[in-house]
Amino acid sequence: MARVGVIMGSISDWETMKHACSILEVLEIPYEKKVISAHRTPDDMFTYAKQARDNGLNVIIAGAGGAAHLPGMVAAQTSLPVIGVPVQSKALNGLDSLLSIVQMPAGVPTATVAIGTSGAKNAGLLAARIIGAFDDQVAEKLGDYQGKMKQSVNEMRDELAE
Ligand code: RP5
Repeated sequence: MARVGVIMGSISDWETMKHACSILEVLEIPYEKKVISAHRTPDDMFTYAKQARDNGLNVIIAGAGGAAHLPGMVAAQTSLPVIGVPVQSKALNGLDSLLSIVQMPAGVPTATVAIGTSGAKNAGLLAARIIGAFDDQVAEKLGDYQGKMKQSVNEMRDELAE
């Protein structure tokens, strides 16, 4: 059963959001992925958010670009943690997406990561850390991931020293 719901406003967001899914796969966390648009399919968004907890999800990752209302509107309809990924938009390079997601009113927290690929990867990792706070197996996988990052930096140092 999926523990993380990865949703996005359009299939055009997938190039970004696939990086969140890759991280979840590496960490062996079951997830589901869906296109749900805040503006084009608002009823589907409300249904998804309202049923997310009963459907077994622990965390929702929501990516959107431009007038990026999906993460905040989902957060308004659930008590699960929601992580918003600002997708890099063509017109304003994602600054519009970032500000649309991050400037939430008090009372409706929406964690916001960086614009684009780095943000999507970090959304996957942040979801894993939230789950890992209560799940030793996921925490162990995160430890392995961090160990590999450390090892890659050590290899960079060796390369520079050659
Ligand atoms: C947003 O509008 C989506 O999240 C996407 O980033 C943006 C553009 O969507 P498309 O016109 O490419 O479908 O709702």
